[in-house]
Amino acid sequence: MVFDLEMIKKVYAQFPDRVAKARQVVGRPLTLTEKILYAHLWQGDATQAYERGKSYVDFAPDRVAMQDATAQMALLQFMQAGRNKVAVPSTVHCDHLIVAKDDSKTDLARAVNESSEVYDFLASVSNKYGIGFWKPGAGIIHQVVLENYAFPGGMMIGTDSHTVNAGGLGMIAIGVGGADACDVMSGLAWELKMPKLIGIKLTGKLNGWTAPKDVILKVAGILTVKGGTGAVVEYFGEGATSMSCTGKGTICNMGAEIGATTSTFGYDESMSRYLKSTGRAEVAALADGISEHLTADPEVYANPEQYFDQVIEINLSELEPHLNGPFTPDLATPISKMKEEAAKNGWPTKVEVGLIGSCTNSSYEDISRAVSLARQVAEKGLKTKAEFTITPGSEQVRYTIERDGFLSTFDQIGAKVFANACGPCIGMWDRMGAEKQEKNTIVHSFNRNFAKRADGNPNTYAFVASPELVTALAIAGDLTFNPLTDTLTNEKGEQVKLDPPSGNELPPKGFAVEDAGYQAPAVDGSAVQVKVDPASKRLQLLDPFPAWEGTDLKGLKLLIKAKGKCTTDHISMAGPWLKFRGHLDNISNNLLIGAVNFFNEKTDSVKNQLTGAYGPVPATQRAYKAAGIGSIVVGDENYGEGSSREHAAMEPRHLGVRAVLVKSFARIHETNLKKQGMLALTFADKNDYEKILEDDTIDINGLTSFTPGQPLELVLHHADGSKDTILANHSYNEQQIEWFKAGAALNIIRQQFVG
Ligand code: MIC
Ligand code: SF4
Repeated sequence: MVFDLEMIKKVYAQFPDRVAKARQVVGRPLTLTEKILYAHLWQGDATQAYERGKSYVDFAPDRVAMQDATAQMALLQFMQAGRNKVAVPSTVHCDHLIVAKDDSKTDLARAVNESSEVYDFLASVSNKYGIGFWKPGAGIIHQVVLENYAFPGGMMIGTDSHTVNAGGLGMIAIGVGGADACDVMSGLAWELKMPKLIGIKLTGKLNGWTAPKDVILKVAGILTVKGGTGAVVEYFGEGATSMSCTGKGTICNMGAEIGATTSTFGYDESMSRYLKSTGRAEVAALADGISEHLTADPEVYANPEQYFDQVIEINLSELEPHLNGPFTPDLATPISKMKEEAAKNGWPTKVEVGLIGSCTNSSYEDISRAVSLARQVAEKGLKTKAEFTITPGSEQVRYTIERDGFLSTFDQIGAKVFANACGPCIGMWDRMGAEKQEKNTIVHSFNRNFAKRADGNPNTYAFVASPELVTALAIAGDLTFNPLTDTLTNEKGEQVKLDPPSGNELPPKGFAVEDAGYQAPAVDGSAVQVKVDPASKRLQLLDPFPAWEGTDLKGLKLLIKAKGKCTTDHISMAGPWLKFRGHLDNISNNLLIGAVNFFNEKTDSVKNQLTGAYGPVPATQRAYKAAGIGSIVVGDENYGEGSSREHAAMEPRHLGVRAVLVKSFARIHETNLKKQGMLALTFADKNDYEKILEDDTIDINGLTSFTPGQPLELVLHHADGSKDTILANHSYNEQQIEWFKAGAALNIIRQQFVG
């Protein structure tokens, strides 16, 4: 079945014309990214060229996707917007709330039981407002989107940072907070600063042990977790076209880890093959009809330096398998250097667990290549040294790999197959012994490896690698094993070498599935009731945030000055807290509990300026709130990196924090703060971070004349009576200043629709 074919036809019908108009106004050949963006202008045809990295532009995305952990807040907001139905095709995917522990059946049944209230809420809201619903067990949002909804040249947004995965099918797919999704579902434009463009030319061809994952691991090493901020990454070259569509998906997926707005590839044969094998031959035929528009103009790839802001070239023939980590996805080590690096840094080299799958790497190709290694365990008389787990990305993939005998091969090496869900990737892993907090190493094919992310243990050293390499390292049980050169001792005491992985891009017998897990919404949902129990611990209807009081903000207390990396996992942890994603007050009890306090180097211990005592961040903030005192959070570089979760912005807002002042922001988090009526500020002079002291009381001046491009003034009143005055920059435009004044963007939509 092809979903929303009429919508795709409509997009394609106007695509060539819109691209031609854009080329005219821009006055030069266009990159693929520009074609897709200009073809999706809210206003229709392009009438002006937008300045990259400067102009705010209104877009009209074709669709919206939401996963359960973020959909709750997105839909609670949408319910306040006063609409009967979503304005664009939208879907909800139940994938984040399933704890991986025993096996897929037991784990799924437990989740359905424990989270029935949330699942029922999401199902009924979906049913009411015309949203497609994918049940728990159906798969992970990005894999299900790639298999069913993504289409070359399309534009979508999703309430998850890895929405960018759909770039593998030539889309511009962008991760956003729920408030942005709410806008688009309400029929409003979606605003984005015209991105900068990074071109990555792939020459040569992947071979042997190297996989698409290694391309992005390498790119992460080059660009770091900040390097893609504000940019779209466009891949091209013979290395790109020779790669599978799902491999491209992996590369785009992890573009989130370099902070890129999204990544994409031009339409090619691999995409056409993937569309056909996933039952969308009609979409492939339509894309073939306009294929020249679904890639950049030839001049662009011939002379990329003239068209991209930055160009990187990677020769796939020479690329080595990489292992990235620990604790950050951009610490890239080629496998041949691992022995040295591990020894130098004291990383534990015994691999305890190898985990493959997730939204990033669970294609048929990935699994078939990993299984080619698992097979060698028996063939070569080896024994797998580490534990091994698989989390398939979708029921369709799981069903197909079971049919093709892969799961039974994995079973022979003692593997556990978890439910088709996020599981260990997001801390939903009931790992035995994790509470002992022992220092240990795991390797996985997921995308993120921030401290505590997989199992809650701060001493778990997690390394990211391709599924092939993860499998090899799990067999060897050794982080420093280089399968290209090293041998393993088998049960008979012989030295054996693993053959390089091999597999099939797509299932030779085609994909199959019995129940994919989709539930279509009611045609007319007006009679559907959505119930939220006022006594619920997991769901809470939202109260509008109060409007700005109309004055400068005086006497704010410093809540915390966060030191170093402060990702959304530090601001609003996932894992056990995922269960409160629909209950703003309850989830606010995790506010910033993972952030390191600059003044005592501890987590979740800050000074309450009213009592002088140290206590947890949420409790301290609640004390300020109770006393009617606002506060401010100070942070370092790339603050809010990682996830799209808007809870990281709504929690401080709910508890009375007024401003977040940092050296720099990650894109989605900055927008989320603005949307929720917070002040998102950056130090005009980064050295001023040093001037913030533990007992500071802070005034924010200039709000009564809050203007785009004009810095605000902050007065720091120190405990010894002295003061410092510093400047804070912001990136608010006129519209965003209105959000701040109204108390939140949603307050404006509500007024428009409800009256
Ligand atoms: C993640 O990978 O961190 C998540 C969980 O998928 C998040 C979304 C969330 O916090 O719910 C993301 O990447 O946006
Ligand atoms: Fe789920 Fe992990 Fe993918 Fe996020 S990155 S969507 S948690 S599998």
